[in-house]
Amino acid sequence: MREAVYSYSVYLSFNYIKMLHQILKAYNLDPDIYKIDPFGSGLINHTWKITGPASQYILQRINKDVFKKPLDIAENVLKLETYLKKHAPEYLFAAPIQASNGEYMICADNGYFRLSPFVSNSHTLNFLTQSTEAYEAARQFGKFTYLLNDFDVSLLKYTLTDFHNLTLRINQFEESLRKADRSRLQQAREAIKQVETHREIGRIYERIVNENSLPLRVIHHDTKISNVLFDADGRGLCVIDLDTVMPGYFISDIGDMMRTYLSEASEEENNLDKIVVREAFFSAIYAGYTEQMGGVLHPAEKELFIYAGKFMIYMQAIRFLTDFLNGDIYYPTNYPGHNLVRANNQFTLLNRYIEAEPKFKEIVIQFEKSILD
Ligand code: GN1
Ligand code: MG
Repeated sequence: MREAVYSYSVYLSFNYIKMLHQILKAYNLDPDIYKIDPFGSGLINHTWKITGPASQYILQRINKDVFKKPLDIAENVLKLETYLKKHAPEYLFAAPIQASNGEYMICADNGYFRLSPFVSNSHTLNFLTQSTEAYEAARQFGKFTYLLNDFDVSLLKYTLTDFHNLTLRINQFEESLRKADRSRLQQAREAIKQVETHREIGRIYERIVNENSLPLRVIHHDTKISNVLFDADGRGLCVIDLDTVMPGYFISDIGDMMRTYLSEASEEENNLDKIVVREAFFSAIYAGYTEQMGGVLHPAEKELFIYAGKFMIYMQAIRFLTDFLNGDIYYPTNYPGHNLVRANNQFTLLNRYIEAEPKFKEIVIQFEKSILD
């Protein structure tokens, strides 16, 4: 998979707003009475909230440079919706709406747009302040995979091939080392050393794949906190942003929660002292996820629960570093060296995570004991 170019400038142009108006019309919504506001903070797709007098929607632009076959996303989501309607009709599934031409996506501006209802009285969070939020989110991601436990995962398309293939990410990093200019190599030397220091994480992943030790499940692959809807009382309602829902290993979802919930400082933080692992949030992720998935997780999966965090943090560090060495062609950057800051941030998080591992092991043992008691 090649990492692709994207620019944020679209936000500003008048023509772009005009084009968004055309899209609203394709859904029979009058642009004169609906307000369009940017929503959320994803790096790859763009999201807007559409507010009218009686109804609200979420409009999303799927980045076609990244998702080569956006229609596969629509196909996957439709299959999941059909299954859930039958087997878990009470589950809130924020499915996209059909446009007046019958399609679930509208192609425009080198992207694909889709509209879903905005779930009323719901909200999303951009960062976590309490461990209960981590618990609720982990419960929702666990519930999603649990409800789809008997769905035939081979029916789903891979919307991004090799998305969480760590071996491939390491190979892409090695290729970027060969091609990078001297100045970037020089600036990144500490981060490059870190890739080497933690090679074992890659070897464990290779073993998992070669030995086929983990089942393929319906995995979300983007479990950051802004992809969970909460109600007014702070209870999780459902998960959203289903573009990367495809067959995968549970370590992807658990790992990305560890990566994005444990530290109060986000991946954007330049002051590395602020990256602190919050053990109570680890406990909350464990409790919330296993509350739903505990009964169906295989022993081999349970054993990899703590590894999951290392897997995802290491992979994200490598992806940011590779992009820096490639000249910033995938992730949008706001200043020179931005991707290197993100990579160093993630390597720091990885080291802090590894320091906390004995504590995590203790938490898991205590938790499992308390269930038996
Ligand atoms: C991208 O666009 P966003 O923020 O949902 C990326 C994720 C990374 C994340 C890092 C398709 O997700 O894999 O974890 O940035 N998504 C894609 O912030 O590459
Ligand atoms: Mg996403």
